Amino acid sequence: MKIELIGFPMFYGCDRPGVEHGPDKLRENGLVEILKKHNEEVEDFGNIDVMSVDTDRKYASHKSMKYLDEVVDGNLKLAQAVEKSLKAGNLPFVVGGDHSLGLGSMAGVKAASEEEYAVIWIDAHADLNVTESSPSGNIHGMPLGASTGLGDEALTSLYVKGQKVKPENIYIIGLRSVDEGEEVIIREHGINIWRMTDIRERGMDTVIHELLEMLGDSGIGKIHLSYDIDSLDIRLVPGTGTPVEDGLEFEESKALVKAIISTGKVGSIDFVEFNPVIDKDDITLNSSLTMLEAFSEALGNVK
Ligand code: B3U
Ligand code: MN
Ligand code: MN
Repeated sequence: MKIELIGFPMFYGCDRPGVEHGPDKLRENGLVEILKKHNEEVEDFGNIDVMSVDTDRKYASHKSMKYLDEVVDGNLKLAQAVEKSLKAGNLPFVVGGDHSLGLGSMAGVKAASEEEYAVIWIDAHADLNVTESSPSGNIHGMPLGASTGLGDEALTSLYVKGQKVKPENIYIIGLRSVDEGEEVIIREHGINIWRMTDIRERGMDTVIHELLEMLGDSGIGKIHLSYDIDSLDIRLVPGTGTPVEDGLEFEESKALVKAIISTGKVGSIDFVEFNPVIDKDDITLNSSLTMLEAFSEALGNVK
C-alpha cells in the first residue's frame, strides 16, 4: 500500500503559533526518507492550503471557539484529500499541525467508505470537549467529541453530516489531563480508555493485550490511528503546546504503535502537535523522528 504524506500546517486549533511549521521541519529532517526506508511506495502530497488570518480575528467567527472558520476551512480541504487518498487505495499519513486535524481526517475516512472503523487516539488529553466544556476554546481539544456527534454543528457536520465514529469504537490511551466535562462524556458514552495510571499499574504489555482483544471482539476491520506527541513524557517533548508530566516512554510508545499497526487494520494515520519554534535543543524533533521511524518500520512489516 502506498503511503501518502499530507502536511497540515495549522496552529489555529491550539492558538499557539509554531506548530504550523511541524510538517516542513520534519521533511527537512528526513521524514520522507524515514518512510521510504521501510516502505516501497511513498508519495508526498505536500501541504494543505491553510488560510491566513490575523490573531486579533480569533473570535471573529464564534464567541468562544477560536478561529472556527479557519479550522473548518482547512479541515474541509483535508477531508477531501484524505477521502481521495483512501479511494485511490493509499494510506493517508497526515502530519500536523495541531490535533484539530482529526476533524478532517475522520471526516475523510467516513466519506471514503461505509465500513465502520475504530479510532485509536494516543494522547495525554481526551480531546472530547464541546464548546461549553472547553476551558480554552481551542478546537484541538474537541475533534474526538465532534467525531461522535457531540458539540457545535459547524464541527459535527464538517464534510459529512453526523457521527463519524461510534463512541464504543473509540480507544484512548495515555490519558492524564482530562477536563470535568470530558470525564462525563467518557462515562456516559462508554468510550474505552487507558489512563497513564492503568499503564503504570498493569504495564504496557497488558494494556496492548487488552486493546487488541477488545478490537478483535468488536469485529471492526479498520482503524484510524491518531498519535499526539504529547502522549510522550514531558521531558521528551518540550516542543509541544501542552506537555504533561508522567507520560509514555519511547519503548512503551513504540511497542504500542507497532502492535496496533501490526494488526494490518490501520488505514489512516495522524501525527500531531510538534512545535519546532518552542522546541529545546531539538529534543522534540528527535523524539518525533524516533517515533516516525517506529511507524515506518511497523508499516513496512505489514504484509
Ligand atoms: N483539555 C484542554 C487542554 C488540551 C487539549 N488538547 C491539548 N490540550 N493539547 C483543552 O483546552 O481542551
Ligand atoms: Mn490531542
Ligand atoms: Mn494532547
